[in-house]
Amino acid sequence: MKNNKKTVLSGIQPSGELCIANYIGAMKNWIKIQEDYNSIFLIVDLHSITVSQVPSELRKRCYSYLCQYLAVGIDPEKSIIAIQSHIPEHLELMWILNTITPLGDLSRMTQFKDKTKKNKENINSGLFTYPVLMASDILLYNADLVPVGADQKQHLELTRNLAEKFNNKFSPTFSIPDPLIPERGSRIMSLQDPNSKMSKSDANLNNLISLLDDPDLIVRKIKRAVTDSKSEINYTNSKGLANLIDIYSSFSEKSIDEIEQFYIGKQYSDFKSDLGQIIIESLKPIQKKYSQIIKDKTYLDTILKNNSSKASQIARKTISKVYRKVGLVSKARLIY
Ligand code: AQP
Repeated sequence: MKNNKKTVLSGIQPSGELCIANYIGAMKNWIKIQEDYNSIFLIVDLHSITVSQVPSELRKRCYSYLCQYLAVGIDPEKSIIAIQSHIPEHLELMWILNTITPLGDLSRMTQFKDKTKKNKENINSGLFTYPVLMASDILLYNADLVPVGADQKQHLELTRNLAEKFNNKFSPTFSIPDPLIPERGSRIMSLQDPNSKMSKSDANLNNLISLLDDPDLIVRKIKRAVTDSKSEINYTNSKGLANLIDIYSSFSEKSIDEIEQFYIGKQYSDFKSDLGQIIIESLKPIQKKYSQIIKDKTYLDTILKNNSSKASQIARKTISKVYRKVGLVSKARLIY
């Protein structure tokens, strides 16, 4: 990646079926961006094991994610797509960053608080240090821009603080990354409970629409989505309706205003039926491409092999620099 382009990095943990919230909040931006930036898109499997996973399902899901990254339009010749655990430098940098991360900062993280509430039987230290691993993912590649949904803003702020702290303590090393949060759809809410965000690992599958849901299921889930008992399609009616309008707007590229105007004099059922069709049509090409490649393990393994070797080259350079700056003896000296 020797050019003057800036670097963009984003990752998703394989902790459930990728859903439209992940697509709208993050992946949709990836496709636009890969033309103009050096891009790295990770499947962050080490993050996902901070909550219990079934090992055989996790392995399968990593391949499924790889196919969905390709199916939404990530080009493995232009962008690096890699599995986090294939590049051990993520963990090496995490250790170094751990040594400059204040405990107080980690205990303020909203995601940590939410996840510990949901996982009372497995409150592990990985959940606590999750944001440090995320900072390592980003800083290892000197990313300038990180496309994420609004829920990750706090983690990005910690990453920026750690980068600045390291740069000041040792010497300028890391770029200070900016979040790229979409104007529309940065926080898609659950279909049944519009007060909580839509999450791919939600046990109630009626709360989310997976990128691989079939058309009938999508229609049913939208029909059942919680709204209100008013009659006009108006963004301010309720959180549930506003959420559906946000989803409509993201998939159709129409503004809230245009949508409200279009549905004057129409019913909620008309709106929901159209929304179902818009999602189905948007996901159709993704699902088609997915089904064409998911069984081709040789093709998928070749992509992983080539791409993780590109990622490793960058990661190795960063970690050598970091080790030298903090005063560790270079292993390269011992080879003569
Ligand atoms: N509700 C959301 N609206 C918009 N964007 C969202 N993202 C997640 N939920 C929404 C964005 O999708 C990416 C997924 O990142 P992740 O898997 O590392 O973590 P997450 O934010 O914890 O995502 P989920 O779907 O909620 O996963 P689980 O259920 O496993 O915790 C990020 O860019 C995120 O901002």
